Amino acid sequence: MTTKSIKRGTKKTVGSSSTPLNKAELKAAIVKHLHCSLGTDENKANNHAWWKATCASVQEHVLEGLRKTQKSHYLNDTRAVHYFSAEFLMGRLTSNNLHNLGLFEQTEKALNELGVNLTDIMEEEQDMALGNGGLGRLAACFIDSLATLDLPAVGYGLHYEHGLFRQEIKNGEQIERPDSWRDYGNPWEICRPESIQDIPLFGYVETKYGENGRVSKEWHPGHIVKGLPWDIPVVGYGGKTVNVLRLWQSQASDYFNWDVFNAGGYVDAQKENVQAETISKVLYPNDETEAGKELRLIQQYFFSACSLKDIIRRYKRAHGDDWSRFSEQVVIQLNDTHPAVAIPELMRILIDRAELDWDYAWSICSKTFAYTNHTLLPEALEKWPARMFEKILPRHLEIIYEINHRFMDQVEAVWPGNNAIKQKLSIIEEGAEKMVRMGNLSVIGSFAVNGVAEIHSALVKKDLFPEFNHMWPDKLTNVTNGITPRRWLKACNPALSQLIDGKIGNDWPLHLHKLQGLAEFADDAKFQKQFMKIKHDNKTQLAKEVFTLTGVEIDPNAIFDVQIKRLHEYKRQHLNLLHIMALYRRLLENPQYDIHPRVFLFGAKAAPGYKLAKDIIYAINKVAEKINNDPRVNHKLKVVFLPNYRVSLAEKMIPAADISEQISTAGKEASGTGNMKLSLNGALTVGTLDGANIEIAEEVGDENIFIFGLTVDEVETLDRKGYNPFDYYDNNRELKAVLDWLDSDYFTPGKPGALSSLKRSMLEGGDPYKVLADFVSYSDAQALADKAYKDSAKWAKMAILNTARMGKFTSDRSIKDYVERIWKLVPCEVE
Ligand code: CR6
Repeated sequence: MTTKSIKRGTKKTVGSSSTPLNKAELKAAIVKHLHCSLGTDENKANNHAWWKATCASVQEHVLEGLRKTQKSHYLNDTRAVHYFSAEFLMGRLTSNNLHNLGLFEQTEKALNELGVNLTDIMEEEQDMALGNGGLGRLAACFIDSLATLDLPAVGYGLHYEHGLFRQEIKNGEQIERPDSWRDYGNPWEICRPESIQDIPLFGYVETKYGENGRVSKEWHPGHIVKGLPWDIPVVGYGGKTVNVLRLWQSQASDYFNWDVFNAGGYVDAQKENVQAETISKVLYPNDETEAGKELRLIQQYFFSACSLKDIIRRYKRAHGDDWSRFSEQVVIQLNDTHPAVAIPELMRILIDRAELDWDYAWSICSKTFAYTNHTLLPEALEKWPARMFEKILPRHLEIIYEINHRFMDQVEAVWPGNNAIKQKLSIIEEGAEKMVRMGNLSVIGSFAVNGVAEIHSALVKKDLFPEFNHMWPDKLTNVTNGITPRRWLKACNPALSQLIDGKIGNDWPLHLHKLQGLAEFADDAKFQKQFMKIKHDNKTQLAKEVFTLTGVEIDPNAIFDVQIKRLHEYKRQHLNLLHIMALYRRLLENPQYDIHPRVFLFGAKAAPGYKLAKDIIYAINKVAEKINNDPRVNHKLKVVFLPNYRVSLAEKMIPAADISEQISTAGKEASGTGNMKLSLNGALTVGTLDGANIEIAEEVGDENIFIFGLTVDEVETLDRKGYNPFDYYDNNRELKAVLDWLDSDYFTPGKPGALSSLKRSMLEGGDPYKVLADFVSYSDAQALADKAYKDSAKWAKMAILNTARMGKFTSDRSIKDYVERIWKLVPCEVE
């Protein structure tokens, strides 16, 4: 694909955009919706009704933008990216939409005059938690940037009825409760029954011999399910381009239940309904682990197939049966391997339906897909039993065998007679049970493969796919992750945003490198004071929230030390915990022990089946209980585990953080994105040289970050040498004492051993994530952070420089990298 062949998309524009709503119009619209959409009035309406009426008023405006955008894209026949992702962790949409439309302040005033507080009513919105963590939130930031940069794009995913579970903490333990984000309807989504798709599943394949000698295949599916699209408008900053996130809901199709119904089997027919509707029922709650469940493969196929049909329908409207321009118009980004089954699905459509020959079909297909890898952890690399694949998608398995067969010929040409390499690169893993490797399929079927931070991409080339990299040296590349500064600074930290506006102007949300302009005030005592006053106010605000949620009182004058992310051993929340216990012990041994008071705040969900992760949550809560209630600590230490960590809670915690914990074992965190959000809001990172931390350190400078621990190379060396955690346990008095403490009943009165599983994992278990090896270095880095905080001018300067130097990490930059390195898109302005 050359840039030349891409049609420029800036020629034709549609109409003029509707004038932004003014305060009076907003007031009128809100009241109208209270009356006419919600059937209530100003005197009766509760916060929920006010919130819905506000959304409905704004949505009118959004939909106008959507219509114009779609018309522009259609008229200009634009090339578009289609971001296929099983997860979109959108969070709340109201504040973001208002900010992106430039309507936030107007709306706030309009509501004020109606006697309503915008901040309060926005609390009515349930998070749209259709994702597990970083990967899903990245997708949400990316579609924000795509719209902001006026790029033609569609997000495609699943309309889960239940998003990630709601976490409750009972007696220190995580309890999972169903999430019901749409219980009372979602004012931002639009149902599109006119674009329903039929999706086949199961059944068998028939080989057909045509008169002309052509052998063809016909898939006779056993079931058809319907895919019903829900559109969520994605408003770019500035409000011009409004793209769409299209999420598919599964429904029973008439295809298989009418007969039963007519025969009087009403109840049985409903059973089939239930089965079909299960597909989009619930998000799998595993982050970084593949589930291997039949339903998950069906989910993946369901949304990939719906989305492809949708794309092809749109393409055909412009190009009829001429497939020659397909890969010029359509690029599909696979967000991890979850939608990789789209590759054989497109082949199936091209060969079985459009009757193209294999080579032509493959030439189209392999210019259409690009794949992002998000992890090196082996447990996350998806594999499906071939037998399961065959049962659900018999024709696709045949196609995969064919892709593989032809690919093996290529391998043979590069490494003649080398069976070991063939085995390694094959899409099919031979063994007791034949497996389909989705990673290999994704690399083979894509024209570009990227990792998500420099170090991660380097490791993808060196350790994960070295042979593929040898075969196609230009295929593997890097695009470092990013975050949208609209949500993660402008909307979540209004006071800081205003301070920044006053100093450097207000276009930084679009040009984040302009934050650099703050650096010249880093030494300015007045600016330092203003900056730290805002931090303090944000901490006061969070302290109130913490009290409401947990009953624990925390002091905004303490250091707020924050670790917020999924609970995973590789992220090492237990390293943080061991250090907290060490501090506690030091305080008990020496009440004069000189540390600045510190509050350790955690937010983390554990996958429901991940026992040790749940044990770590329990341990954090038990240690917290003890420390928070021990008068000898003299308020120097508090530990808080905030339940149900989610996007909307992150938006409250991040602006209030002083320290950002990014302490994964080097080589394990592909990128991280929370690290960027925290630093952008003026928190200093205590972190390892892992993922994007490395690039953050490069940007902020070594003197403005607390780096500790083994490097990737040192981890490798240690592994080669043979790592023995007992070497550290036996030789460090403090570490030993802290670990042994876990065996006692000190934190769990009457229940000795309740925390022992943690200790076991770090000793007999071999400490796979090298917690013990990094403990001393971590503790030293924390001591340095403590010392730095005591010098308030120094700390303020460091915090300001963190904010000032985060320009690189805007997701706009990531998207521009994708456009330049992979997608070759042209913006299409919507007037
Ligand atoms: N868990 C990585 O672990 C990265 C995001 C987004 C992750 C994390 O470091 O920032 O993706 N990987 O690229 C997967 O989900 C497989 C994540 O969120």
